Amino acid sequence: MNQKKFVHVCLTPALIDQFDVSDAIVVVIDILRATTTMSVAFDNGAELIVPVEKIDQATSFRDKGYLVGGERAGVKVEGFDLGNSPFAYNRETVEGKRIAMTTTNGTRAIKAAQERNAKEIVTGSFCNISLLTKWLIDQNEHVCLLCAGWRDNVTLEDSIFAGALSRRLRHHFRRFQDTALVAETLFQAANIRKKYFFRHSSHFHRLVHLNLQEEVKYAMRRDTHNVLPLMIGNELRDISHVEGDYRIYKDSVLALQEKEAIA
Ligand code: 3SL
Repeated sequence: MNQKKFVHVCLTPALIDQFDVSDAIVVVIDILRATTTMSVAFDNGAELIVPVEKIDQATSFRDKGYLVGGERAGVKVEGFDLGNSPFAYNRETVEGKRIAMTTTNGTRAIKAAQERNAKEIVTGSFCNISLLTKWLIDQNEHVCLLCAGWRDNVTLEDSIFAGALSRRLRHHFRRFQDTALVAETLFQAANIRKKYFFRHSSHFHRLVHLNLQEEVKYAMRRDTHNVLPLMIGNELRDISHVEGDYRIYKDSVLALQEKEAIA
């Protein structure tokens, strides 16, 4: 058992400054839908995803041959190649592609963790929960589960996922912050009364109004995309295929990024 390492749950990015993430692996969670969609993109062969905060930042990647994706208010941004639907990031569209992506909360949470010099940043969703759990246990580092929420508010689905993950980590870590227990208790309650929780989730309502209930169902399925998106420099890359120490792969990508920046 990992005696000394902490598991924190940060229920909204507004609380991130309460944690020193410089020595923690931050798991960014945006179940509906950004981190779910990212997992799908990687499983369908996307080479990398650059998460950015603003629309014009995303658009600026088009000249470099990137696909540009993301949403505002749940709707694809005008002129973008892709929105934020997991179904749009199919193999035909994304295989071998580089993608620049901006979403209302998910990519913003990634940037917030990056600005606080998080030791590592990975993305989590129900569709990669088991692989992610195993990887976190193997790393022997502090863990901060950062819920993207909605405009700095707590959301049910991200908190429930944080609870599911925290519960899986509980036998392997010793020190848990109270918010971990809050999230776990919520997860247990939600597991018993799934429909009740869904019906009362604000983001579920938002997506249902956009006729996106199939996407909500999709986002709740477990272990459908066994990928492990890790921030390397300014890019997310899937490290699930990396054998041995992932840091060697990370260094090689960083060296490549440096070369590309000079060229
Ligand atoms: O907030 C986000 O990052 C998005 O995932 C929101 S939406 O599901 O696309 O509306």
